[in-house]
Amino acid sequence: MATRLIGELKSSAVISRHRKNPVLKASDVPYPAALIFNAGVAKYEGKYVMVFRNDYGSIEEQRIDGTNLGLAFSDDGVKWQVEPNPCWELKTDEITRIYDPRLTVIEGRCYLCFAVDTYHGVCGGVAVTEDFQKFEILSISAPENRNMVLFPEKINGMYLRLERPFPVYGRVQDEWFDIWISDSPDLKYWGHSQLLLAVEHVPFANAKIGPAAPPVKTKHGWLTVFHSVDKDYSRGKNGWEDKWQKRYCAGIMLLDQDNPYKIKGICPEPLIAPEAPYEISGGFRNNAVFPCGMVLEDDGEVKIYYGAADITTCLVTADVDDLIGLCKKPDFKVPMNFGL
Ligand code: BMA
Repeated sequence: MATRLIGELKSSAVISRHRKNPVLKASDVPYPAALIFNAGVAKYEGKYVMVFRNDYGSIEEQRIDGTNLGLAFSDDGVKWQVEPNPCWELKTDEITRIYDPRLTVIEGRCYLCFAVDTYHGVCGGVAVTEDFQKFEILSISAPENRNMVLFPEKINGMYLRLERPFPVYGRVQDEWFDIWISDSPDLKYWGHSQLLLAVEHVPFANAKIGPAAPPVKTKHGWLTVFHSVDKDYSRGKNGWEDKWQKRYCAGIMLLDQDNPYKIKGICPEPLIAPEAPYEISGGFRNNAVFPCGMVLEDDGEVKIYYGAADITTCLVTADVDDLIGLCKKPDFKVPMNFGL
């Protein structure tokens, strides 16, 4: 089957890019840093906290030497103060790096979902921290899986997460990887896994989709952003690598409040498509927006933090009611639920 080309995409009119973008970049970081992106953000103990991915090396020489996670705090969610040292660099005999953190506060404790590259595949994990210095790992998945995000509360007595396995048998055509949902009694043992949203349900994707930032609770259901990829093999060099044929957009959907295994509404167009100069040029991989953090303020403003061109961290804002308004009743049914 030939790849269906997606063509031009535009961001939704309801989002505003923050005038201070990028809100975090390598020159704001007081230790070796190059690509500062894909940051998890939460409100925790009266402040905004950000754990960001730092691929360190040299921007001038277009070189990456390694990856660690950095920590920053903010009073307003816009101006960030970076701590003097990275907070986590996970390397073991088996794990080569940790990346793409997402933060969720559940019952006053801060949890961090992460991806790890290992010698035997890519895995997703869940950790908890009291002080952002020590992280207790609660679970690491079997490969291949990543892009895990936790819901901020238990539902029907269970923790829930969205995740993105990489099913190579049968879904290998153009990397058709989908969003799944699982639950757990204790954040260690995960099960009741079910397909939530598939590539073919997203009109602006022709390749993998995945969870982006942890869902936020609204009176109409769980609002959550996801990332979506379209490929075009005529695209060539657009960043540091010889070839970069993908574009990463952000989409948005609404899940049922009491049963998040059900999609209540989804926006048929992208919420954020790469358009700003810092999203389409000068990056490690241009044409990429990759949200990992979403905060709902008391006044209804939603802050969405995203990696821009895999090199800086940026912010868009929107009104929660506008975002909910975008999520129309889906015209598809998820074809499989294992009858559970
Ligand atoms: C994904 C992940 C992200 C990255 C994105 C765009 O597969 O590796 O960390 O931001 O690609 O390059």
